[in-house]
Amino acid sequence: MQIKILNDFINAYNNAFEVKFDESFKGQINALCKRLKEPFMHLSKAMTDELDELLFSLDKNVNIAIIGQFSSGKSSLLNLLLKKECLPTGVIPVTFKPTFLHFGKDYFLRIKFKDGSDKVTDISELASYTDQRQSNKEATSLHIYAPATILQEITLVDTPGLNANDTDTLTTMKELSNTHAVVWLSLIDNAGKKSEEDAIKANLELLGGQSICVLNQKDKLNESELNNVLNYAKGVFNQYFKEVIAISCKEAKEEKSYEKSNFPLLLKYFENLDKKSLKENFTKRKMLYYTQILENETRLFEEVFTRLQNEFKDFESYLKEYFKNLLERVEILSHQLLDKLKSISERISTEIFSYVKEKDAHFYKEAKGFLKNGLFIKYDYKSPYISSDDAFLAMFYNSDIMSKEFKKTKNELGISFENLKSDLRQGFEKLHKDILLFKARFSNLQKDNFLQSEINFSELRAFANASDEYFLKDFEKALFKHCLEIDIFFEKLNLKAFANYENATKLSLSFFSRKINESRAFYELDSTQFSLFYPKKSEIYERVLTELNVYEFEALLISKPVITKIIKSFFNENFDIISQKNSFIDEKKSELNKRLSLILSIKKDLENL
Ligand SMILES: Nc1nc2c(ncn2[C@@H]2O[C@H](COP(=O)(O)OP(=O)(O)O)[C@@H](O)[C@H]2O)c(=O)[nH]1
Ligand SMILES: [Mg+2]
Repeated sequence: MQIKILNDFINAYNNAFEVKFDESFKGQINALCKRLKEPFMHLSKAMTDELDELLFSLDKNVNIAIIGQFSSGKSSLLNLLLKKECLPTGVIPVTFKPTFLHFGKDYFLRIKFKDGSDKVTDISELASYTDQRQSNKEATSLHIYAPATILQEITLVDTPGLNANDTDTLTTMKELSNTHAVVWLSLIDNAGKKSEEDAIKANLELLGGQSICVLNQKDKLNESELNNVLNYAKGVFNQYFKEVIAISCKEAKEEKSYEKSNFPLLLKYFENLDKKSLKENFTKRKMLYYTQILENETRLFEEVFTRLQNEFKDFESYLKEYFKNLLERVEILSHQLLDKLKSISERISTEIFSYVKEKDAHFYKEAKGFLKNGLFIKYDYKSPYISSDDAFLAMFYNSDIMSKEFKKTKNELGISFENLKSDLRQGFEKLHKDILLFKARFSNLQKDNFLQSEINFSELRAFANASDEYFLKDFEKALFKHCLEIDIFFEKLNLKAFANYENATKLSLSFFSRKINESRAFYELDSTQFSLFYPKKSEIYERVLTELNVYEFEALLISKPVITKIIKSFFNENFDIISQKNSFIDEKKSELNKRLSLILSIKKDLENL
């Protein structure tokens, strides 16, 4: 059952994306378009529409735009081609609407409006849509249909008059983006001026390889002037155009001067145009332009991911450097802590030692020998003595010098541990800042070309938006976990050692006072066998070390250092997370690479077409 579903899917997929095409140009372009539409490319609707339209355009007319300065004679020329005075000529203020000339059995006008509606009407209404003074529902484009044979294979496009100062507005006109070739109309009086050449240079993209430069109003010059101007203009324009010719619309209007007008040369140009290669070159150019847009988009995304990986590279080398440094400091801290515990013990034992006193003591012993039965003899001796209660009170309650000292040490301990935790946090803070910057920068990244993919951009924005979730959370958890371990060790060290000095003193005092008393008991039993116990200073010190758990912490600070272990584990965990994040980004990059290699292979195929 599952296999059937899978097979169905594969068949459906093949039908949609692996259709075989014939070897014709159109077949090959169709195949390339299908490949570009692979689902993982996430093409925008606009891009898909453009590709479809491009493919259709191979079966449609070529579009030729008439471009020239205001009053150069564009309308006059088009009227001649239409064989009717359809377009208004002369110096009248007009609001420009892109005007298309199509083939039709009769003359009529079709007006397309902003709201998508259109209207078919008589040619005579044209003026009301171009005249500024008449208010009309906003028309977006005008379409003249005329029974002129030339329009059977060519659609002409009237463009706004070009001014010297708006050289680069033409290429941005959407109507001109489907232009296969251009008739560049120039006034013969100022043909070849620098400003005109600049305008041509700015619009080279429109020209392709088969455009023509037409100098109009040749009737204004005599033959030798004409030859001069024509030669000069050819010198300037030949590099941009297939041909440079001089005509006169005025002469062409009159039957008797028609031949002289050179208008037939222009008609010849239209007839001789290799429409097939014009369309094919245009299609190739457009396809290359589209693949370039897709390539740029993909490379932009690649840059975003590389940038993120660079942040992690920085973070990693920062941590490595910082780690060495911190390990050294932790080792020093561990020794300092042990030294502090030892000096507390030293201080306490010195104090205890000073309370070991001597006092007069005596005991009674039954006299031995005949007749001495029942007779007790008093023995006097000097006994060691320690009053643990008095000593304790004197050390901690009658004077607060020691308490103050130890509390200060305890506070210093707290500060050392807080510093240690903030050291661990420091690396994270740096990453945190970088990731938030990354998020701010890319969570709002917008397309800069309407053909780019909405899906790809919105996925990238979503990715950037979730970058704290993706890239900070795990590091934060690791930080929290290890700070907690440090806290636990600090609590232990504090409870069992640094805050435990009163208890350790009490226990040491009672230990020695008991030992003294025991020795006295034995001594009084048999002073020849047993001696009195006088605690040595070193013995007291050892005892305090034990009661303060210093031996236990010596192991935990020096031989099997807990803090060092926590720090090492913290850094290792950070390095692990970094490599996880890197492979996560690599996955994203490999999706991009899949797209990029498809784009590049299509680009190569296009170049070889
Ligand atoms: N002398 C002369 N005048 C012309 C010629 N072609 C057009 N004109 C005139 O030049 C003016 C501007 O022409 P028009 O076609 O409206 O130019 P457009 O602004 O480019 O559409 C009009 O008055 C035309 O009659 C020509 O070949 N010779
Ligand atoms: Mg005009």
